Amino acid sequence: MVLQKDGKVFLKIVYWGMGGSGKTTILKTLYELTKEKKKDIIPVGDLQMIAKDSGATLYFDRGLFHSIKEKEIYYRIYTIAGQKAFVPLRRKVFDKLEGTTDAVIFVADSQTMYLEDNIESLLELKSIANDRLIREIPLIVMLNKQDLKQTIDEEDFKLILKNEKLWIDSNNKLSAWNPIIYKTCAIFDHEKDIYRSFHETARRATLYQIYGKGRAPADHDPSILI
Ligand SMILES: Nc1nc2c(ncn2[C@@H]2O[C@H](COP(=O)(O)OP(=O)(O)OP(=O)(O)O)[C@@H](O)[C@H]2O)c(=O)[nH]1
Ligand SMILES: [Mg+2]
Repeated sequence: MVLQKDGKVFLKIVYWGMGGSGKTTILKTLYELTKEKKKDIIPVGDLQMIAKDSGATLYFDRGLFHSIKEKEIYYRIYTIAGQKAFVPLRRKVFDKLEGTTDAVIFVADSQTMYLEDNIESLLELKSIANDRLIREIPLIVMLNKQDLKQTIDEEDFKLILKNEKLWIDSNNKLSAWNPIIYKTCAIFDHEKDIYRSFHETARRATLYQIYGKGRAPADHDPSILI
């Protein structure tokens, strides 16, 4: 549900994924990349982080960003706490804090040894989202930590999505909204596709709201520029 206040539209975007996959690092890098005002969004104020001494997120991180081209649009960006014990907190961040979620970026730790943990996190997301992923809530995937050795690639993850029915058949019009799978690195100095993956998610969130009234727009070409 999009939050509207004083002619402003607030879209809520959530970075979801297993503990340690890089969500907090991604948000910090996104902040650094956008604060110089050379991108289509700029941060409003500082990031808010609630973390343990270890750096693991304890509740959530949050940042507010403003679209430079679409002046009325703001993005409230959250990362969830991925450690296993925090299920109730994640549910709350997804469903309750400042409205429900308008788009999700699933952040996988690409190292092959974490495959099962990534799948577990995806299943939890699927259950909390109640079959709304892709059809009502745009889904984008980041295979993060691609700078490390022994990582999974797009085809591996596409199979997982297909197994979990998070991939729409190519003869269905809505298949144009299937998740894009980005291979990313979140570390600022070696950053790869951090802004690009966010931008695509924000674009889809806006299209779902403007043309689809909260659903994947069936009659619009997803490559439409906004
Ligand atoms: N090599 C490498 N390390 C990364 C990358 N992204 C994050 N890290 C490291 O992975 C560790 C965990 O990163 P976080 O950003 O705290 O992970 P998180 O997903 O927020 O974890 P939770 O808050 O527990 O859910 C940190 O030491 C990061 O520096 C990456 O792309 N490559
Ligand atoms: Mg975190």
